[in-house]
Amino acid sequence: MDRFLTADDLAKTLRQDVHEGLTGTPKTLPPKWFYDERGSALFEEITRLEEYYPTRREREILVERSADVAAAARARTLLELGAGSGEKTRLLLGALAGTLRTYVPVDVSGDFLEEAAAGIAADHPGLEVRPVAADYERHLHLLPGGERRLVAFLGGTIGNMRPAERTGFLGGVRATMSGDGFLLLGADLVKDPGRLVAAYDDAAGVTAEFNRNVLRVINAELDADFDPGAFEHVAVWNDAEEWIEMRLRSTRDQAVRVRALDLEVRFAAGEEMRTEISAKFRRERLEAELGAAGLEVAEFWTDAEGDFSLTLARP
Ligand code: AVJ
Repeated sequence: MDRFLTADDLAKTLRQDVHEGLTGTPKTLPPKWFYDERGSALFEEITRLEEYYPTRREREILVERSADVAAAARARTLLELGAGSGEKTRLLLGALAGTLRTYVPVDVSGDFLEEAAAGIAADHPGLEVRPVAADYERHLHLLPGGERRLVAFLGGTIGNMRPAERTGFLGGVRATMSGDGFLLLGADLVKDPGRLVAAYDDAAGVTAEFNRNVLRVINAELDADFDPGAFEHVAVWNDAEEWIEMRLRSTRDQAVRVRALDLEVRFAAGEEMRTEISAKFRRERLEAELGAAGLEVAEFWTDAEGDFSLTLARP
């Protein structure tokens, strides 16, 4: 496995992120730190919730359109950014079987990747599986390139980026693409705010536990003493920005110590700390942002309800 990101790099980045986020006003924490083992399991649970439609909708589009993706891209290499549970990957790999030689799953968490990669390699004899531990916002230029490469960025994770970050990311993807490359991008769409909020504030409270998990991660990694029970889950639709915001609201005045950073942080009762944005898109916006990055939309698909989108773009 190629590692452009070691456990050391990750630890350093976590320290920087937490220091910056907890000393800023308002306080924030980046969503990438939700996903330790427990957080990843909670996210898997979220994807099975009635209220959380994106995973099901994207799968529906892939079932319907993977053959079209394969016919257009005729990919030799599939590079998957933020390789997830593998189910969507399997759909793509199945459709691409005629042309595909190499599969490159990319994720920040190397251990999880190696396991997933071994499973896929076992099911696809003849396919070269080359997992890479990397941060796709920083290491795009280091990832395997080559002719007829399809870059897949699924799940709607692009929604975690702010507009300026998206510009940088899409431009970076474009810069690594040869003329015959394609990008397959999954993005959640703007819809009734009631449904959006429900998707991020489910009745069973799984998303609330997922949100609070970032505090447990910081406790474990940075020797902090957050009391997750003293923070409430909040999900709000920001209509001006067209994104969902998840926050953690302090239920009381409290001080938290982060020993590894030699930091004491005070929270007022009712103070909210933003832990995630999940932007929702309209077709025109996606086309404009891809266009600004030098990418042209070849296909734009949605599920039957028009909830989620899959865009196939090329230079
Ligand atoms: C994995 C980033 C696509 O934004 O919908 C799910 C994460 N957060 N529930 C999303 C998430 C709360 C998810 N992504």
